[in-house]
Amino acid sequence: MDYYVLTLFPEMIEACMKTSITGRAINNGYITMNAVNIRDYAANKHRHVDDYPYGGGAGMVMQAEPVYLACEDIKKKTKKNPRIIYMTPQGRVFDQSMAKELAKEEELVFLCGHYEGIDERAIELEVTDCISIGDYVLTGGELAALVVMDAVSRMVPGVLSNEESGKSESFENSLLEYPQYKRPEEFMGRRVPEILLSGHHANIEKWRREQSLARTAEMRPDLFKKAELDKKDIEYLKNNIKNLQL
Ligand code: 6GU
Repeated sequence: MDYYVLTLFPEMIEACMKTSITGRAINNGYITMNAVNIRDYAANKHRHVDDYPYGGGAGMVMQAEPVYLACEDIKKKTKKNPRIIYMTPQGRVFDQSMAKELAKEEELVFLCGHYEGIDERAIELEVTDCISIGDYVLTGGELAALVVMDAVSRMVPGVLSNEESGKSESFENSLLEYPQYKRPEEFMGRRVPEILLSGHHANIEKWRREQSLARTAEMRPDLFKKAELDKKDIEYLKNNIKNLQL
């Protein structure tokens, strides 16, 4: 996976991506990271990239030209016509299924806006996808692009080791993950649930499934709309969770 990020703060993108698992993936050649400063495409000598909006109103708007020129330049460097993703609270809300889809691409370009947004004409000319990471407003698209790249990277084959890529993680089949325990057997007076020490694999599987169902019911009942539940799941929920609408 080759990432390109158009931003006014390339050092922010680089510092984050070089850290931890994404950093290891870069060093091992599974992903590449190219952070491009939009300011390098400003025509004026002060390298300004923002201006007051036509029609008045609060804040500044990023000009079309430097954004357009930066996108055109990146398209010359990429192998194919890559998806150019504008990070904006007006975009489609990012989720795990989108992370899996985007991980199939060879190259992704992220466009990060600042101020009150980007001149609409640059967006019309260059952008293929708009993504939001949730219903709140950030000061810029950088943190959002980092969130998306992190989630996409761990879906790229080779990025996670076998131990890291557990199949039963949250959002697999739209349920939250069950609780995990490691040594010691007792910590601050709290024991590991006895069933996990029993060695009885079928019972352990059943307990974990029920924990997933109970957690999802408590924290994210909206996820049940997408989850695949079997008869036993529904029976468990009926008997154990009050007032649950499925
Ligand atoms: Cl993608 N950008 C900004 N600025 N704020 C956001 C967002 C993106 N997603 C949620 N809030």
